[in-house]
Amino acid sequence: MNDTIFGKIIRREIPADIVYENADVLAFRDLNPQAPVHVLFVPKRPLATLNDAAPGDAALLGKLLLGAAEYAKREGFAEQGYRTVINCNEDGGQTVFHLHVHLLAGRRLHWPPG
Ligand code: IU
Repeated sequence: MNDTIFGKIIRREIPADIVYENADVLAFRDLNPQAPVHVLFVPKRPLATLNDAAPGDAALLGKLLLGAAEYAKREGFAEQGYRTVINCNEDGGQTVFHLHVHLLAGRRLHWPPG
């Protein structure tokens, strides 16, 4: 896949407000937050979209969600609630083609999303 701005953040070539990291996952605050908490969980090994995930990526996909839940518990909003979202391709609203999980929290979220 082509490199993206998220690859540059992972390699520390450009700054970001990094809030969580483990061996496989990096998370940083979204520059255009849609909620009081809006953090992006990205795999250090890039996949462009969810469509590019193979069976061998199952553990990596799980680590993204587990990272989001761990962060929510650590920051104290897990019980109040939050939302995780993966946008895929044009109609899904994806704009950065390095797979990422949005974590949104800190306000009552609407359903269905727009
Ligand atoms: P999307 O699901 O691909 O649309 O999400 C991309 C997100 O990346 C979006 O919420 C942007 O605000 C965010 N973002 C960012 O945080 N920093 C950047 O430099 C760029 C996009 I480009």
